[in-house]
Amino acid sequence: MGTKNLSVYNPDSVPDAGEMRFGVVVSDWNKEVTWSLLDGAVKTLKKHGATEKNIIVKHVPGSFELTLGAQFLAEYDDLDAVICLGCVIQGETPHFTYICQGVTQGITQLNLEYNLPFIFGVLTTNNQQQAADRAGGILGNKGDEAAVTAIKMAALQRDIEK
Ligand code: DLZ
Repeated sequence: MGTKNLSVYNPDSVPDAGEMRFGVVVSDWNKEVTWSLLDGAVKTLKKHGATEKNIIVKHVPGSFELTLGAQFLAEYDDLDAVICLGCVIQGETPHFTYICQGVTQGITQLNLEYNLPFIFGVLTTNNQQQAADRAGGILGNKGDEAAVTAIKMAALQRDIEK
């Protein structure tokens, strides 16, 4: 089985996001990749009804800072979900592993502590090409996938809380 295209999904399975408010925190490290993720996420949120004023975008320096940036958004705004976008590319040192562990555990912790969806839109790749392939390239855009996940999780919470 081939690698899944991140932008292929059934649009009918995605709830209407017209009444939802989203935070998007994006890492500027590897920005040629992460800004494409941002573009994909914002376009997909809008495609499903989210309005410009209900999409709050904030930038952080690197993926390690995504956790705190996402927490700031959750603390200072009333959001239905926070999408975290980043790209960590394997280098010559173990730095990759530590950043990936930090951001993965950080975002997991936020989900549970805030009882709010924090979406993991972070590419963790062996090289630049794998990242480009998943940021609007031949394997679609992880930003699209993250946006769809955010809408679905926000809708799930609304549905259960009623
Ligand atoms: C330092 C660093 C390195 C080497 N590589 C990446 C990377 O591939 N992707 C990424 O998002 N950030 C990287 N960083 C920066 C760290 O995330 C963080 O910003 C710094 O360690 C400062 O805390």
